[in-house]
Amino acid sequence: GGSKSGPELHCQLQSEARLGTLDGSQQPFAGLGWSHFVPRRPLAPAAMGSDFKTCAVVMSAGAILNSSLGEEIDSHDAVLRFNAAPTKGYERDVGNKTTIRLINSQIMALRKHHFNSSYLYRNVTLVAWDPAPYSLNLSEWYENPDFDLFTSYVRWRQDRPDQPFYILHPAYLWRLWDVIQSNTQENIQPNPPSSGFIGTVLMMALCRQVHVYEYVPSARQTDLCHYYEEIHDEACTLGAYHPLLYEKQLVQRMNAGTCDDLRVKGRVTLQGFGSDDC
Ligand code: NCC
Repeated sequence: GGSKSGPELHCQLQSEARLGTLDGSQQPFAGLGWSHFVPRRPLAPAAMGSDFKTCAVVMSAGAILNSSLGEEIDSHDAVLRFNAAPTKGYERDVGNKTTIRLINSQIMALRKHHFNSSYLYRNVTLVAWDPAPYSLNLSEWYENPDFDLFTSYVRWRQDRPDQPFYILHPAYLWRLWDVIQSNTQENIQPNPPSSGFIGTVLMMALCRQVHVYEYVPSARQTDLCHYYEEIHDEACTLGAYHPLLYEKQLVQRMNAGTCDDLRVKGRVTLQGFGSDDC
């Protein structure tokens, strides 16, 4: 049903969707020696050398243009950005600090993204995901990912062993999907949540407080898909492949910020996990 309160939802997410990354303990990754290959420290603030009190999640939506939110975004302890979303040239509206970049497997597999040479993927913690089948057969997934992220991952880890770079465990994505479906009346599409939802919940696991920008649209809502390219498509904001509308409804239900922050800044405020009494 769709009637859980914000705090109830928050607790459900915390208990049912534990953050997990590939750690090399399961096949086929165990047999490939991945336990020595993935970062030694788990994906947590300590791996990035600090404690995150406040975090910002910056959606790539066109509506963030002309927001002048850059300075506010950069004032957070950690900032998460998505895929190929740039900061150069857009500092006034989106800031320039990037702590974590969450990327889907297309970024690592498609030439047009220049994963190996672009500045976007350097000097940050990288977190990648790929939509494995719901059945969660990791060997099948390894043989046949949606986009081949494994080849790039192995090469990158060899070339840059000191850069924290994680692949999300597919079970994490599907537990998030389960929480969305269990709080939605309709049957949602059987595709993983968007990077936006994954990144938001990921930051709830790492931070005491999370500000999410232009996910639930502000008064600047527009059909401009991304702030960094001239593509107009309402589906970017409302959803097609991803259950975007339903994700956004859940996040809005957990919002602890004011209506004004939402309307003017497109800003949702979420408490991190562990700071509440579930
Ligand atoms: O567009 P994308 O997402 O990179 O955006 C990141 C997250 O921001 C939120 N968003 C974006 C635009 C918008 N108008 N409103 C929003 O709320 C969404 O939550 C979104 O997840 C993805 O989720 O990984 C996605 O990636 C792109 C694309 O693969 C990458 O940008 C790389 O080019 C997908 N587009 C296509 O495959 C054509 C998109 O569907 C989802």
